[in-house]
Amino acid sequence: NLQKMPEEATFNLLAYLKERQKICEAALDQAIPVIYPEKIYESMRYSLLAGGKRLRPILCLATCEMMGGTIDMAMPAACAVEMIHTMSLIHDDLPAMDNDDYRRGKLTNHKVYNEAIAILAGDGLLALAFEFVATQTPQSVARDRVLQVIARLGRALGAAGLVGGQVVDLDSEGKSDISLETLNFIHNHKTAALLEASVVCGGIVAGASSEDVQRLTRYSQNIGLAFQIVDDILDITATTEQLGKSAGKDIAAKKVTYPSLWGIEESRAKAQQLIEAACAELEPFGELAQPLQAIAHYITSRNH
Ligand code: GRG
Repeated sequence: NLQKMPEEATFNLLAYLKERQKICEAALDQAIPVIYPEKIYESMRYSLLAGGKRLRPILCLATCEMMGGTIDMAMPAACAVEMIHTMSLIHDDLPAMDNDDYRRGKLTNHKVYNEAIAILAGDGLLALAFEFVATQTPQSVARDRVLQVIARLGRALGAAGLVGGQVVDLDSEGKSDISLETLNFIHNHKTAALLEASVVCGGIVAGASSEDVQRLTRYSQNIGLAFQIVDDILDITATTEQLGKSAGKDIAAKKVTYPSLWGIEESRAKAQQLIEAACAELEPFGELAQPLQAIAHYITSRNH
């Protein structure tokens, strides 16, 4: 429509993300009331409601809508992927893993509560994720779809997903001779697996065909890898900005990352190629794919 102003014709991604973050946060807030024993629910809520981009639940809802479903159908699965993501961050920050004091600009869970409570808060969130999908997904979604979602979530976070990626990551700590293959393994498991489950589960609740699921899988694997490359670049540029050039180089030297293998410019170009490949998978979905296309582009342009 040539009459349309360009601003109206373009999809307003930032407004979209803001609105979706709000509805996801409201659903997450409702999912965990504080009852006896209060401290475990408070600890779970502390990390679950600590901010964060809510990229995974937003992807889940957007995919469901693209495939003809409604937000209500996908909201329990969307909450579940954010619960799983949050539990993986709580455990990742523990002294036995990365031993971090801060996450999203706030003290980590074990710093505010204690290690035992942080471990249990992660366990509580993980268990709730599955219970929530199984009990809260509306009856309009066929039960075999709910079962498929549960299976996908389990696979994405177990040894074939997040857990496996974390094991290889811990193994490669401090080594400077990590191959590209190993680096890809780590990120395909630690990052891409849950992004993929978020997208695919949104599709499944809406009744996506197996051909569509394959497209969604390729879309999400590509954005997953691009996301990690951009994360690595941001790590270096943020450190350089804060502490000076030598600190940025220091990070690049200590840990094998995409920019340490390819350089920053080449890494940016690869991320861009992956985003274009991801968007090509969405072509059959036409106009309805606009949010997923915009989110893919946002991944490479974000600055935090
Ligand atoms: C799953 C049982 C089980 C155990 C966890 C600790 C662990 C095993 C896995 C580590 C997973 C991990 C920390 C992956 C990194 C994922 C990643 C890219 C996090 C950053 O995601 P963003 O940028 O974060 O979406 P926000 O804060 O925006 O949510």
